Amino acid sequence: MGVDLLGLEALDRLQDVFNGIDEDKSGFISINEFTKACRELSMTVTTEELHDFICSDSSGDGELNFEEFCCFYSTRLKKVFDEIDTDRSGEIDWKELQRAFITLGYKATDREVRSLLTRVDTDKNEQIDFKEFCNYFCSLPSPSTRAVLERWASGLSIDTGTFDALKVIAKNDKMSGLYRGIGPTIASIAPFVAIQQVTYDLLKYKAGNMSMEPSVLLFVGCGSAAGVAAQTVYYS
Ligand SMILES: [Ca+2]
Ligand SMILES: [Ca+2]
Ligand SMILES: [Ca+2]
Repeated sequence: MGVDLLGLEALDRLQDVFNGIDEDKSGFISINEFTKACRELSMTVTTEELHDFICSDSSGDGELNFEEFCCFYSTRLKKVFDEIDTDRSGEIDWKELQRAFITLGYKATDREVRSLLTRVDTDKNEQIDFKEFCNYFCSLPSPSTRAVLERWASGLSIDTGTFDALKVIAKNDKMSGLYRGIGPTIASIAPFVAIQQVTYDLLKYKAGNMSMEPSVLLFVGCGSAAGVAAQTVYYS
């Protein structure tokens, strides 16, 4: 499995993700750089993701070049896609998406899930094929089912060139610090999407502290509020 599974648009996005993870700009991603990038974005790396990372290192030098990273990424995306596409039709419908949310412990009504599907369904046939899926989710350092579904529900804009900014903010401030940091200073170093992401993380963290029931609606709410906050900060 490799690069041919990903379209040109997805490859373009992936190059930015790769550059963001490759901290020392060596042109290769080490396992340390990979786990660090995930940690900095509050993503837990599973044993399966590490296994896929190591298996994608076809040259065996312990690091991934861009081509190997694409292989890793398409393997991960395909696994997540197949996990959601339970009838193996090659497309994800709203019922499969709803089941995936419920399996992970999130409440999701028919209406909410139908509406989420339209975010990714660019050709509007009410099904998500693998290409639509790749184009939308090539932005996480490592796609896992939980990370993909959460991003899907939050509706965060996916843009290129934000990865480094996100890392800078995450490194400089922990959760409470992130909130203080949302202001003109942050606005000057971070693109709109980064501010949105950080606000989203903060809101989600607060909702967790208040023991709010996990649901798709909660993510949608956090995502929308983050969008409003980012607009206020960025354009003020
Ligand atoms: Ca490197
Ligand atoms: Ca299906
Ligand atoms: Ca479609």
